[in-house]
Amino acid sequence: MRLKPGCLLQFLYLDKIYCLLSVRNARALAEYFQLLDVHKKNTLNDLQVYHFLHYVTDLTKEQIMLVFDLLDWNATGELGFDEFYMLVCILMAHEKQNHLEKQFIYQHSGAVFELLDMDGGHTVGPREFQATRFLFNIKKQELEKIFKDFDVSGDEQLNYKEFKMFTIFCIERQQKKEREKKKKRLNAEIPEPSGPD
Ligand SMILES: [Ca+2]
Ligand SMILES: [Ca+2]
Repeated sequence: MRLKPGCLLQFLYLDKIYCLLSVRNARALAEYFQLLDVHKKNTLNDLQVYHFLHYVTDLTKEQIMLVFDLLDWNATGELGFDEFYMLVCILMAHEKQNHLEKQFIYQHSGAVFELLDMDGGHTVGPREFQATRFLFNIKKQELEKIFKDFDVSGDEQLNYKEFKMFTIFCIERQQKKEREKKKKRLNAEIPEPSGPD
């Protein structure tokens, strides 16, 4: 999934640690929400969310409808600003230059777990993960490994504890990658020692 260039979301800034918007940006988003809310109900229906997501992302219609259903967990047929805000933060975490999907999952593990648990059974199974992995840029091969490594109880489902372990692992792996990148950069900056003097 990608954001389309030039859309409003590309001008907002997502905090790299907490994966939330600044107060000023959240206020701008609230005004944007009000503009979309043409019926003045403080909610957006599926059609409004469809047009919004179609305009700012390259998600397919099926993906958009799935995202809407995931966020509309109490099946009212409408999303409030809280859900819209979460949706925007997920979209922004996904941006290439941000690359914060895993950080988002880690920081908001409870909300993400509820989002992925499509049937409300308090566990996330391979089918649920597979259907939603585009939201957090989780690759197919990665998925199999997640279940192999973190389904400690062996029931082919991740409960919240197992899911939380997965999020911690993701963050540690990312931090390790960043440390290695930094080391490489530093090594490149240090000039090669010249011959014996
Ligand atoms: Ca489930
Ligand atoms: Ca399990």
